[in-house]
Amino acid sequence: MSAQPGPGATLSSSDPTAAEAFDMVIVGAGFAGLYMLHKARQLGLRARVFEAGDGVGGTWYWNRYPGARCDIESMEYSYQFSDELQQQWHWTERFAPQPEILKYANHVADRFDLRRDIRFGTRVVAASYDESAARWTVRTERGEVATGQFVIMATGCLSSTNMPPFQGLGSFKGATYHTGEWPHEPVDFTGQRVGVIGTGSSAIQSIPIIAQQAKSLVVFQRTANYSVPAHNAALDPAYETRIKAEYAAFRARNSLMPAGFGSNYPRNEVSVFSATPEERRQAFDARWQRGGLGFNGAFNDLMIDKAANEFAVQYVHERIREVVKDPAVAALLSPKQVLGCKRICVDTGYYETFNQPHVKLVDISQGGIEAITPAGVDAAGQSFEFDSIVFATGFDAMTGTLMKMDIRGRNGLTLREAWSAGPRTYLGLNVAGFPNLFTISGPGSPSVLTNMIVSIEQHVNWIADCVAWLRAQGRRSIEARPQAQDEWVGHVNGVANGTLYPTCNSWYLGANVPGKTRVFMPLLGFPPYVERCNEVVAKGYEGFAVGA
Ligand code: N01
Repeated sequence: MSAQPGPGATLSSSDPTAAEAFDMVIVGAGFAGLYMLHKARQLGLRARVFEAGDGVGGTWYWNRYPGARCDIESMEYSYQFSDELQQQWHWTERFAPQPEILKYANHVADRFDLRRDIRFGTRVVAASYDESAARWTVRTERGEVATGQFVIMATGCLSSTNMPPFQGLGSFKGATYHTGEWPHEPVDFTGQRVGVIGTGSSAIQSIPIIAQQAKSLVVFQRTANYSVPAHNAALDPAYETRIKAEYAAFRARNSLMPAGFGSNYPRNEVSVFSATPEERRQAFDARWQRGGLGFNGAFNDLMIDKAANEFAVQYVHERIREVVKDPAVAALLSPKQVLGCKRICVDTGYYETFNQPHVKLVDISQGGIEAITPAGVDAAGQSFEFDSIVFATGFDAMTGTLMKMDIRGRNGLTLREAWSAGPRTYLGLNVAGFPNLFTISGPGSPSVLTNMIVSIEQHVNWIADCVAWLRAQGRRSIEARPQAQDEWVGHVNGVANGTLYPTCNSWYLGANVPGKTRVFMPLLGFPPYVERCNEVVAKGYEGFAVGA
């Protein structure tokens, strides 16, 4: 394999717009981009990573809001490709906080000497395919140009923040923050009047901490969300030792779980209807006391039958009423939608926060935010004055970052055109008309419905094997066949439609971004997905057209 600049390469460093040639250009230096670079090097490929941020870590680089923490347990939310790495790294808490995950990403970058092939502070704005050369040309905001036989979009699923076009946005005289683009220097709300817009995971993690600092806090809630206590704690050393003694087997068991994690607390394969009221209570209590995302695995039909789900809904409503002293506030905090159709949140002291006299919940489910004003926020027929406003309004998930780039495949087809009616991929890995361009954890793959690092590693391994195969066969391109892609999109929707997931306005559907096409983007079920990916390979890359 080529380890030298290919045709069109220039050795001149004086002209930043002259194209530099690579085998593989990788966009993003989060967990996907870092591992892709490592694998590319193992294949002997000349690879370049472009990263918009000034450091590695992707979502964990940007999301530095107070309380940011992973909701997958730390012994599971880490790479498994290097046993030395997983043995030597020590997590301090059951659920790792953002600074520790960022430290881990930096450790990986140093340990595998990855930085020398990463251009930081460099946002990719365009990528276009030249069919005659079977190569991509990638352009950055700074005017740099790189070519590559392969382009890997390691751009993350939650990397484009969603800032709704509120009337008067920009007129506010105080400080504004978005949870997904938090400043690097500490933000201190001590003595301030703070408003938080949004009640998703980011808000639910940050609100208890902001409330500790602020003089007053107003939370604007459009939709109440389900949150399960984290019961976070220092990582139990005995548990760590036990896992490390059989890490590979633990990872293997997790890979057979529907979401690629949680083999220690698998779904209870019993229908809620077959349980007595006492058994139901015990099952929900056990999950609630354990804490974390495993809650909706208390029974096997919670996500497929609305009447079954209602038992879980009522259970959580009861827990909220137990904690929140004002019955009217408890009622407002009690979600109405199916439990789990929006991603469940995991919190530390969220509901308790609303018992504090300086914290106020404002229901904006009817009129929304009326305006951002120079003094604060107009909503629910009132004017609120703030020193700071925190926008916890989420992301243009899964497609936002890809759609912002000008990506042009064969015959100038743009990704925006190809996805005008919603994202269409084959296996979430490739798009018909865009040869040799791979998406890591793209729409149509299990991605956000799994432990992301597990999905990332599976995708990177698949892509690396595919590239090695193409080169070994002397083939220069690979591209999804339209029919295979159509069938795949139908499959992804069919699986989702057999569940309750598409029943509410979630970001899985793109429903949180005004004007975005509503399509259920991730695929449910990690193990059958992996099986299908392996089968495609075993059948000679079935569903792909391989160029000579
Ligand atoms: O974003 P969200 P997030 N007017 O989209 C509201 C991951 N994550 O950043 O529900 C008023 O969930 C919106 O209201 P509604 C995790 O996968 C993980 O919190 O659309 N409000 C909602 O309340 C998570 O699911 C971790 O009615 C508006 C909120 O803003 C994903 O990231 C931690 C509005 C956005 O909630 C996204 O979470 C954090 C408007 N115009 C995040 N527009 C962990 O690992 C939106 N909202 C623990």
